[in-house]
Amino acid sequence: MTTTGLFLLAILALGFLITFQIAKASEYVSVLKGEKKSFEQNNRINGFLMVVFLVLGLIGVYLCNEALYPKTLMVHPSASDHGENIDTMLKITLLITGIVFFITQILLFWFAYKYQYNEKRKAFYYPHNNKLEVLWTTVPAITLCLLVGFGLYYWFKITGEAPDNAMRVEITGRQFGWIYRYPGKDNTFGKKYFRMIDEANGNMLGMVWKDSTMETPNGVQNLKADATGYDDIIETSAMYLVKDKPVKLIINSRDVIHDVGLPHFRMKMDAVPGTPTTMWFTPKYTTEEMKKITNNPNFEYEIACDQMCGNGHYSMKGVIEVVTQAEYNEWMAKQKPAYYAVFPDKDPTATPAAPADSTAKVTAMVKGK
Ligand SMILES: [Cu+2]
Repeated sequence: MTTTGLFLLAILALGFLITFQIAKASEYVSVLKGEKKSFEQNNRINGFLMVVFLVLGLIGVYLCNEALYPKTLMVHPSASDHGENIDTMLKITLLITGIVFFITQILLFWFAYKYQYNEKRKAFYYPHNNKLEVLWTTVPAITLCLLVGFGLYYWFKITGEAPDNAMRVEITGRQFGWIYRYPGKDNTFGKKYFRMIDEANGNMLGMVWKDSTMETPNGVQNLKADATGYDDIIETSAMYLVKDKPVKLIINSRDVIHDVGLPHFRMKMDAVPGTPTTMWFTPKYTTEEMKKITNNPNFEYEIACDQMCGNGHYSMKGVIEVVTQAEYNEWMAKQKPAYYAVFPDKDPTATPAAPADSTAKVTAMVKGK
């Protein structure tokens, strides 16, 4: 523990001791002075402390905001179009709840002080008012309906159909990392089957690359190889997206529930084993542009797993590179379909003399992870 920590602890302990001693002393005083007088005095002190608590509390709210706001993501603009909608909703919600918070809290503590017990004053009996009841029921109800309505409208937009020109990327969570898949030249994702997952031989998604027969609890199953998967690109180092081009993420999980959390885009969606989920958005700034916006030369778009998924959860960080279309094309041209890494003899660009060494295959496949 640091010296400051010890110091703070000492102050807290002292504060506790002092409060305890004062409470004890006031008990003796009340015995000496008589019950009634001490009750009146306690009443005044408590009323005064209510106002002190209100003022100190509001100062605390202000100081916390000053200290912590720069650390939030709200300082920089959202990096996606949908994220801007989310930001607007958050600001409207904070504004409305903030106004209500200040009015109710100030009244609460101020009234506790102002209307403290007074011998000369008698409470005004006011049991019921229909108009007031209707007012304080309908106003919050309408406000909440509006907020929820906006939320639903954006939710359906984000999870709905992506535009026709959207690119599609599949992202699969596993303990503990992310696997990205692009559909390749034919723009079609090849079939996969979880029983085909064979990490040691480079098939980390279970692509149905060859005819297979396997025993399952439901009997023998025959799988036919799916040629549309031969050109699929599988990556683990980073997901490449294009600025201003909508992207539809098809989200999967290989084991437990993960969550694709994209804080800079203000988006997130659960990755559920066996049930693909989707969301789409349009990146607004390239990674390079974000470095300037955030004034951080090391800026990276992060994929953070937003679901506690096991003991390596903290390390489940993925990276998104947002680039221009030209840079994307250049990157894509360098990618080799994952199929060729497992079946090098099928690779038309490979040198025929290269021996099919199984260790080399696996090393090539798991590069970067
Ligand atoms: Cu996870």
